[in-house]
Amino acid sequence: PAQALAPGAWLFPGLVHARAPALLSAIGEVVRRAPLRHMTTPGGGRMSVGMSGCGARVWVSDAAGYRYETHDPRTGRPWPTMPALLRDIAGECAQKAGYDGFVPDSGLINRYGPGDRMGLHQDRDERCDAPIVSISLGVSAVFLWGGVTRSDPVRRIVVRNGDVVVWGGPSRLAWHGIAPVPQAQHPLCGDVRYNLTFRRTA
Ligand code: MD5
Ligand code: FE
Repeated sequence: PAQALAPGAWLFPGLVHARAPALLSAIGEVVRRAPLRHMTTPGGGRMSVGMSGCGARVWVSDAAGYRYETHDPRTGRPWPTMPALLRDIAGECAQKAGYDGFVPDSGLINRYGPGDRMGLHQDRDERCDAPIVSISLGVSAVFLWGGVTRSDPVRRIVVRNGDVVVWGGPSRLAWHGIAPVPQAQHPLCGDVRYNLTFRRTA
């Protein structure tokens, strides 16, 4: 059963649970060609989350700022093509939330080890108001969800292996983050949490 988190935002507990092994092998295929790396923030920090991605454009961060790039700055090659399995599952998840015809052009892979976190931020580098589909795999984490204003109270939502969240409409620009991932074990992922986010960037 879907849980409405806010207007336009839906949590589907366990929606892709049965397909977690297939999703993880698709991740393996992508990171073999575009290795996970720790990006640098414009302020000079190093992100604790390991990142890679696939599709026409992937989000990158370095001293020059945040943006979408068609090529992997680490290898100089175009990002790996998005595996059909990922594209199809993302479209299916968006449809369940009432967003028909969602075809992502970007699949970001975030890898969290024990203690890794993502501070509160908004996703506003996409030149498009399409929804974002987010899939959690492996170790459970606490998703921090503020409102559309920085000072709004922050809700804590546990996201587990196979959970899907679709963010659209008025929720698309909400402040959000991930609390430090606990030291824990998951049978498929060891001590790691993966998050896949599917977007339309242009
Ligand atoms: C994660 N990733 O678990 C999260 C899940 C990122 C990021 O935040 O930018 O890579 S995506 C959650 C999300 C996306 C867009 C809007 C909202 C949440 N929201 O309005 O709360 O690694
Ligand atoms: Fe985000």
